Amino acid sequence: MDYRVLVGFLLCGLGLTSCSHRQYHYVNLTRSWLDAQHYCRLKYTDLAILQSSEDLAAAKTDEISGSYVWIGLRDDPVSWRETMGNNYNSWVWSATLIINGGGYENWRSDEPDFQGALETCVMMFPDGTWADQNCNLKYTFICYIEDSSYPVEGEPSFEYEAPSNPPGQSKSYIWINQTATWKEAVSYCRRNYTDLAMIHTIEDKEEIVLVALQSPVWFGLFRKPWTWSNGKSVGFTNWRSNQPDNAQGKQSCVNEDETQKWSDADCSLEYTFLCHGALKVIKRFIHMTIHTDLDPSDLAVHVQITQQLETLLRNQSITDFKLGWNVSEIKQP
Ligand SMILES: [Ca+2]
Repeated sequence: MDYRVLVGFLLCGLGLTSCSHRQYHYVNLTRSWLDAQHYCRLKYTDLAILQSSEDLAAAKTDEISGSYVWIGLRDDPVSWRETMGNNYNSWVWSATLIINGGGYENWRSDEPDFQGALETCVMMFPDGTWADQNCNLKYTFICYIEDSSYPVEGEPSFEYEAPSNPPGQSKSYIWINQTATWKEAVSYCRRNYTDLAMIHTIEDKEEIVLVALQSPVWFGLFRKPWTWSNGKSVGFTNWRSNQPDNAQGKQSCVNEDETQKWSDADCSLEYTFLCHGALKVIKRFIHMTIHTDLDPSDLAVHVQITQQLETLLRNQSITDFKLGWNVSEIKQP
């Protein structure tokens, strides 16, 4: 006798996790950071986004094998090296907080380099070239003033908001011949003038070189490093001590250790990884014809055939699935 049956598969994560709705999913495959991101976006939502200690607790797993696990944090050099990018970790002006895409730039060769993962403020050498530097170093600095409603009150903001007082065209540069950290310099300029200097053209650069009298100077360019894989700016962090350090200048992706502490690492290294988001469930329906003398509506037969189908799937290395089937039509010979 032939029975025509409809078999439905719900394939869940292809052997890597159960059909649950957990927010975080540990994937026990070793991949580069980019390949891990690709995998997570295919199967779930993205690499793990960890924005609070609650998220860390939810992502905690004892399944981890191996030393490090990629999470969805990186400081993509494409956004800040060589070009003035348009991402959250790109260079912006303290005066406008505008992400500066495609503007004038005058980096010294091999700069910016984010040395030690510490250099997120920009100084200008006496020859007019730029380098990123540790913001806590002290240099003299260049303020600018214009005849609008400045100065801005308060501390420099590191948030990316639309400027309330867009600067006008007419401006002049003032060299402050006392040394300060970059943040102190911003505060001083905002209190007394408009803000730290912006350099938009070669003419701006040459004017500053003249007023700075051969001193290296802070000006208004800075950036906030590290961005989540979903494009969000980083707030909460859980760095391991002495990390990040951008060792050898090529560590721009972040992993966590068994205690969930974070380190920056070379993105091409292969580690297991942590995804987040709901599993993208794959559904498959297959029509089959089964030759049997038994009645498939009989429970014992149903169980027997189900087990055989499950064995077939497992032999294909598919271990996470839910399987159901119905006799949709019975043909008598
Ligand atoms: Ca540097």
